Amino acid sequence: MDLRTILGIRYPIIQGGMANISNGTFAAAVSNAGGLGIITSGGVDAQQFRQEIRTARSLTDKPFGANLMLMLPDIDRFAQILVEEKVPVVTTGAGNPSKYMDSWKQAGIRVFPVVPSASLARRMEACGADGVIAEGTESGGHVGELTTMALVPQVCRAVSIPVVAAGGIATGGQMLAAYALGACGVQVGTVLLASEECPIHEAYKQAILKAKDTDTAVTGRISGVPVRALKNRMTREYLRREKEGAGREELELFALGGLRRAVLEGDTATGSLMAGQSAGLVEEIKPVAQILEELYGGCREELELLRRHPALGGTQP
Ligand code: TUI
Repeated sequence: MDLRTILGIRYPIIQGGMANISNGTFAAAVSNAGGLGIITSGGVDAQQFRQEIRTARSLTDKPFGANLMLMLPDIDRFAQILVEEKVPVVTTGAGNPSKYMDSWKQAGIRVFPVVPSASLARRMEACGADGVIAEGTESGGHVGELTTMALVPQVCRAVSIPVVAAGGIATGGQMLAAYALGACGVQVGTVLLASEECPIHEAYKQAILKAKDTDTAVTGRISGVPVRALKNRMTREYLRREKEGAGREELELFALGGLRRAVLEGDTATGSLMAGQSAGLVEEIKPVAQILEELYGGCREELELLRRHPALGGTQP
């Protein structure tokens, strides 16, 4: 199963739907560079969402998609807009999209739900998903519990539709590892935050470049909505209050607007700088086209190196 053929794209790489970040212009940039650009539904109202879809369509003749964040209040409206605007591909996150599946399939939309477990993957296959994105807890934003390494092969064993690996992936070697686990492509977010085209504040990009391997934390593991972001005053204070037994409502109020503060104002102290554990691998701001080419090219190079690895039966030159 070749994700490039299934989706009509040059590289088997899907952009993560990043709330408050991936607008139509950015998604079009990713699609024009050969990946599958994804427009977010997080942080926009229904009318803006429709406009972003139209913007993407005006900026690229390549396939693109949109992500439906299933915790949104006005979710039915967003789901219908995907049909009305005939978005070619839909990814979903933070819930179970089965009630929308029939209407999306009828509209000819390809559907790739994000799943944090093999059981949800199985349910998605049963209700007609074209593939699933198995997203490990290494990823940025809202996360599940299992690591990419453990989740992807178990999802692959559970379903026979295509599986895309996500969570913590930022290099060609990791992309190759995803193939070794049974995936047919990858979804990446954090590595694309550090692109020239990404519409986040410069200070947010610099914080990603500065981050090392242990610089992310997950807030909300106790209270209900686990979110991974770069460690800062916001995550420390959130975790302190959470440990002291603060309720979900109080914490949500505290975190409210944190992502917007990071994205728009570059507030690195009290903003929520959502990022995955791969932030420590991201060292430079580059054009999207170069990031995708290095991921895919790197993956193929690493495969050649492995072929020659003496421990795997090869003979090193
Ligand atoms: O959705 C994401 N990542 C996100 S959403 C987001 S916006 C946000 N901001 C603040 C608080 C919360 C969200 C930022 N990042 N990734 C996909 C994902 N889906 N991760 C985990 C899941 C998931 C979890 C449970 C998917 C399905 C699920 O199923 C529950 C069920 O109903 O079975």
